[in-house]
Amino acid sequence: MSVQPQIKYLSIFQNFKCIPRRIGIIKITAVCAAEAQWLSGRVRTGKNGYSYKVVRHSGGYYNGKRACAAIGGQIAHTGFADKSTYWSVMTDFYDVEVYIGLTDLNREGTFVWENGVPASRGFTYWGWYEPNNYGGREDCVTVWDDDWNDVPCVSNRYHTLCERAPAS
Ligand code: MAN
Ligand code: CA
Repeated sequence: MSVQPQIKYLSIFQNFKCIPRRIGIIKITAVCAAEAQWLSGRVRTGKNGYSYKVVRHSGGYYNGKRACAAIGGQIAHTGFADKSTYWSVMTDFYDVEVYIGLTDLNREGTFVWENGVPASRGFTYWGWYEPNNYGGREDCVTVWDDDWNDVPCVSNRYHTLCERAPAS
């Protein structure tokens, strides 16, 4: 089977919000289920068309990334370059502390977004005295009450904010 038809079906599902129907390809059913999960519950769409959703999980940052992928998204990063989207989205998620796709895992003190763009190149909103690499073991970043804080990547305290690009 070539890859091309699957990509076509995927964009059909994005346009029609995944109308559930049998196509006979298991992968398509999985995409459909992911779409339904993304749309259920609290989803917030920013001015730039990126949409955001919290996934609740344990086990830290890597589990958060997996949980985002499982519902057809990715850990929040790209859309945050747009400041007004950041503010409009985060006010709707104040009740939960979430990992975002920003770490200094490659080089201590240099925070880089999931897409390779250094945080220093754009909008940042670090809390007072953050990032502080508390205890020498904080390489991931959470947002709570809109402030950014570096925290341990492995922790059961935090959930994750997922993002999805606008449907094309
Ligand atoms: C405090 C601060 C933060 C740190 C957390 C860890 O809130 O020192 O910088 O990340 O504790 O729990
Ligand atoms: Ca910290």
